[in-house]
Amino acid sequence: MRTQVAIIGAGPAGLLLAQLLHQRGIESVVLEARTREYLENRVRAGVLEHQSVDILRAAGVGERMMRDGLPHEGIYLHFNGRNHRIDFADLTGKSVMIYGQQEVVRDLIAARLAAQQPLHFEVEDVRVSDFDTGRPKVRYRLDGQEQTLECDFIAGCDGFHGVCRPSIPPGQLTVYERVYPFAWLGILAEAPPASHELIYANDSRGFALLSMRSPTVSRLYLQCLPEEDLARWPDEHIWSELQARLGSQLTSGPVLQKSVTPMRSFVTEPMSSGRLFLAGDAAHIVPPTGAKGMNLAIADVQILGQALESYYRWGKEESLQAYSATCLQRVWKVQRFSWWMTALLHRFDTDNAFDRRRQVAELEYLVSSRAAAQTLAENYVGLPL
Ligand code: FAS
Ligand code: PHB
Repeated sequence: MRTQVAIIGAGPAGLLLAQLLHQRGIESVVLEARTREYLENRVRAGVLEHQSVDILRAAGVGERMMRDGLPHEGIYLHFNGRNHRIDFADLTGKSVMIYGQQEVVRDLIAARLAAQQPLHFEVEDVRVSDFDTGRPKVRYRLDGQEQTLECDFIAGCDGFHGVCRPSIPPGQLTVYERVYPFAWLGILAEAPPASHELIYANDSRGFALLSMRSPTVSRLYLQCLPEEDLARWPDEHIWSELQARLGSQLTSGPVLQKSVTPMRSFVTEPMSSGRLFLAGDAAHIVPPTGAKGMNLAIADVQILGQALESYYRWGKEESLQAYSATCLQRVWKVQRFSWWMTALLHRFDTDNAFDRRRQVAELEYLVSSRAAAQTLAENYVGLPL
């Protein structure tokens, strides 16, 4: 078989790239290891930057998001027993959208299938090769049958644990990584959110975050040990710990999903090798404190889609050659912000009394200085692409 662009992975990066290419008349085939049902129910990110909203709408998949999504014009920082609002609209004139990642994925899968474009689920044993030539190949098994897909380019959108990044000769890559000494225990609960906007809490017991998916579904997180045993966290213990850290009167309810997410900062340089281009979590990981993971994936494929259009429409390769540098320029600024939000709000066992007072002083500065609040706000709503 042959196509123009082989896309490995049907997460936000892979599916949005496929949609952007389809809109530009560029053929692609999407190969995904998991089932459709798994993808459409995998609860992950929840915040879309204003330009991610614009990109999804321009891609023709924004209708349900604009109907069901929750526009938010600010967040709260909770410390020393009080909530302090950071007003995005006042500070930046922009807002963010609360809309679950699984809903974005659901919308993109629906668009792919409606356009009757190739999207294969439950693909096995994907191997990418020859991307240092003009005729890259993808081999895989589908329904037990060995397949070979010849293409012009391969988009490695297969996430942190995918096969594309490891297929690049190690000597070509430089990896930058920081693993944090804690994780997030996250729950999705049938319970009305106690706040109309997100609350990020720095408490002596640890970090907590109140988020939501709808007026009746809450999404909440609390800082826990990196290898936390969920068996040690019955629902009532989770609710009482969240209550203690957030200082809000939470309404508890049935927990629909519970998981532990490890925290790391990770960047691969460069984000390409020959005709293989990495996008999203395949190339970088941010701690979710800044709500940037999915937004970075969207930004990467917006850039890659434009570069591929420039190649196929005008025969120009400059944008493809500049893809990695173009993405990384913004990726590192987002890495910095995500690291800074994480350092600001979490308890580090290595911190002493000075560090803890310094942390609170930074929070007090943020909520008392317009200039300081503006730096948080402009990063949170999204730096320009
Ligand atoms: P994804 O990982 O979403 O998608 C990669 C896809 O490739 C997957 O569907 C996978 O099945 C597939 N794949 C992998 N190997 C393959 C192979 N060999 N062959 C074929 N397919 C293969 N971000 C936030 O902003 N806020 C959050 O709260 C948040 N929570 C998270 C919780 C967890 C547990 C994880 C892992 C991530 C979380 N993230 C969060 C980050 C997350 O949203 C990612 O940034 C986002 O999914 C990135 O999208 P993709 O790059 O498409 O990668
Ligand atoms: C979420 O709603 O899942 C969410 C919101 C903000 C974050 C991380 C996750 O920083």
